[in-house]
Amino acid sequence: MRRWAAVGLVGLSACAPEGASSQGQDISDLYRVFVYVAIGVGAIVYGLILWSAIRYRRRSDALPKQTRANVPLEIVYTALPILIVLGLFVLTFRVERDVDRVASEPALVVNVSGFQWGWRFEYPESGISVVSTPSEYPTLVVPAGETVRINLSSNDVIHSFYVPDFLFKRDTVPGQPNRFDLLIPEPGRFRGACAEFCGVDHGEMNFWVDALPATEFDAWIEERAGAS
Ligand SMILES: [Cu+2]
Repeated sequence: MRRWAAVGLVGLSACAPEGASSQGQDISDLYRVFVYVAIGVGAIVYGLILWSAIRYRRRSDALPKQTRANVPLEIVYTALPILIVLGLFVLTFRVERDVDRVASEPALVVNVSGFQWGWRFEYPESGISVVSTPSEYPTLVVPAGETVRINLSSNDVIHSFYVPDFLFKRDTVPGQPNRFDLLIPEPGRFRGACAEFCGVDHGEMNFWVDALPATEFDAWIEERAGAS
């Protein structure tokens, strides 16, 4: 029985998407805790409903024993949900604090700006600039396994930098620069999009994130810096 319960839990947790960045991993771990707690609460609630429906079903016309308040029980079922919510709140607060934490010395800084309707990725240290073109989605190239600072800005309307695999999005707000750190442990290519409806060609605001091994990233920087 216990083994089947474990198999069920593992199966359900497989439904939780894995974050491809270390920040996204924190989010998916948190999500998993919520799923487990929800399963526990659901099992207790549905179990009690079923049990009382069967155990206390009508079997004769006689009235069952009439009772009044059960104070200890009421205290338990009031305190328990409050404790669960408080626990989830504290956990969420800590994870969000970690996800929003920025390193004092990131390995790379990229200034990302959203505009109607595309993205501009600027690498201030090497002078590289990657911009959307009407025929091609731009690629944000970063080193895998290193902390990358993303500075977000917009000069027109609100856009939102969203990479589903990172389980993370953040708005680019005119006049309100935003920033976050990104650490992608393994090399990979990830699809990104604008997640804030920003006008007629909002749907064209796609981009790619390429996390390259350090040597390939250095080669890319050298090649692009040499070309511009
Ligand atoms: Cu947009």
